[in-house]
Amino acid sequence: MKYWLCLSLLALASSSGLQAIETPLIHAAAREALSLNGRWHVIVDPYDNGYVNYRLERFDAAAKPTGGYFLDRKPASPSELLEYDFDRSASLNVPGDWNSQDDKLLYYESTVWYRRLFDFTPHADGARQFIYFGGANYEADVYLNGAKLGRHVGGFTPFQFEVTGKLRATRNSLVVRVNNQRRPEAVPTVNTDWWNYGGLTRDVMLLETPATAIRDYALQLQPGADRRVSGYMQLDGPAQPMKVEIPELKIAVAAVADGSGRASFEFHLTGAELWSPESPKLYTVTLTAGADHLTEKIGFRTIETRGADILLNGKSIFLRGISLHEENPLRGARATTPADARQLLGWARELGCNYVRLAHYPHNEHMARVADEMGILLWAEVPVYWTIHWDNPATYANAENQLTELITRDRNRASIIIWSMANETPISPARTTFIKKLVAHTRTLDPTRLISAAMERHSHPEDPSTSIVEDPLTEVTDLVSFNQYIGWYVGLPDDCAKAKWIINYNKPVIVSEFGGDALQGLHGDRRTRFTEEFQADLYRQTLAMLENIPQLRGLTPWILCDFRSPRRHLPNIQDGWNRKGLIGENGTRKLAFSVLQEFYARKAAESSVR
Ligand code: GCB
Repeated sequence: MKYWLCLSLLALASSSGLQAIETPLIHAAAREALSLNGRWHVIVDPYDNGYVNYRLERFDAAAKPTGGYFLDRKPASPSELLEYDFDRSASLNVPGDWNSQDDKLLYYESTVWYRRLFDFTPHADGARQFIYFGGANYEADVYLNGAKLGRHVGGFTPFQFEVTGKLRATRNSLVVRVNNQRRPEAVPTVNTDWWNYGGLTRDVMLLETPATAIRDYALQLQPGADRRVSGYMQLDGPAQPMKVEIPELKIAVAAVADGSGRASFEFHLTGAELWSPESPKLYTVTLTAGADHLTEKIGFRTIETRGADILLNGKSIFLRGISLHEENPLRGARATTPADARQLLGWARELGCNYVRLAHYPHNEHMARVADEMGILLWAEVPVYWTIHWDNPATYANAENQLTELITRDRNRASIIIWSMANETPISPARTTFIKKLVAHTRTLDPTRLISAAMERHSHPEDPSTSIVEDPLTEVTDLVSFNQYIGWYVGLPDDCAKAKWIINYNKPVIVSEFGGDALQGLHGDRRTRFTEEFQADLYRQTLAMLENIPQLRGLTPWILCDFRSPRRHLPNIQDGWNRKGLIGENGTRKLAFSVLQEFYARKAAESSVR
């Protein structure tokens, strides 16, 4: 493991006792790859019988393991005792969560072993191979042909292992132990309002590179009006001649690596069209280092704040947004494909959105790529949610690592304008130190985007109709974002008319959540909870209230679609679903959908930017 990420990853490895993990080869999507998606044989192993022996000693800790399902063995003779057999076990789709593929696994929180066999012929002498996972929730131990490749912790970000020299021509056995047990010290912790989908929930690929590979790169239009692009390429392997090209703009820039394999470059984008929601122009960019090539589609835009304004390409913009979980309600399953991303973002577009909050963890890579094509701005976040072990250094290292992997993967996507550090965290010195450290880390990785966190409103101690937004985190964030539930968790919708707000910051305000549950198809009067009329009235009154906040520059109501949540028990209404969606679990729009749609149509007409 080399280069700029190694310090933070080593810190993670040593403080948590985990094995070191390799940095992701982020541009998997820009390379030709052998897909390892499809049916994988699985063994459901609630007692981790394939991982530890009856003394709870890990099989893979032995120099020459004699047991463990990762050996993927067959009895050598009819008398040998072996109590597992992948070939005769059930199978599941990858990418996919296990919960939605088998009724018995709906609430399952423990280990599932996945196994996939594949043949492989290298394309060139000296080529290197990597096995790449888009994500596995929550921890993954990975084995190839019986030997451990490594381990990854964190359910929503990519990881890879180099397997050069370890592949056979036929019948490679790739085994992954995926475990989604919730743990108090993890990120997220044990308590969330979303489904704990387990499994290999994202694409798995085999990548091949020449001996020198482009390990990482960044290409970013710098804030300001001079259209300066700066960036770097990071090589892994002996130095090679490097080039960045944008043929449509006749740009070709050579770069020379320093001793650590890193080359910086800078050029001006003369005559280029900037990326924006109304014209999401993407340029084909090729990056070359010797025999290694990446081909990407990249948009160039700037995002800045000035006082209470958010400036996209120098012009003030209102963010007409909606929140999203990475879930396809029609399947009650994790969203996994580009088609899922198009469906969700297409619904947001129909609502009149130019912006989406990808809550509450990094979504799959397709979301940002499809948003780049469609011209939808994004807020991306990490699962530092509610309570976290703020004083635990391993918890911090884990959160920072997830953030690093997210930024490394998506920093070249024009659609992403905001990195968000946390959601609804209780104010305390330890929490503020933890999140401020994440902010400082983010600024070193990416100085070109806005930083936020979904904070909270509090009632004024003497006047409950007055809401205050005050949080020491705003000292370091570019935006003042907060969730508020007046009319649902706090009072009733009619209270919106009386509400007063104290927000003493000259920064853009984004209301990152508001909303209430409605069962699609349940009708009644506007005072009856869980009816579509209640929800529609709540939206009408909330929008009228929030429009009076002078610094308001964006909204992401909670939420586009109903989503599964194990915290929601009301029979015949919730049945394990959070019903705050504007779209029901069957895809039907609720009344509040058109309330927000009309509001956004008016906002779009008022604004010069769509
Ligand atoms: C919130 C949380 C979100 C929940 C939502 C709710 O404040 O940020 O994760 O799902 O409220 O429905 O209660």
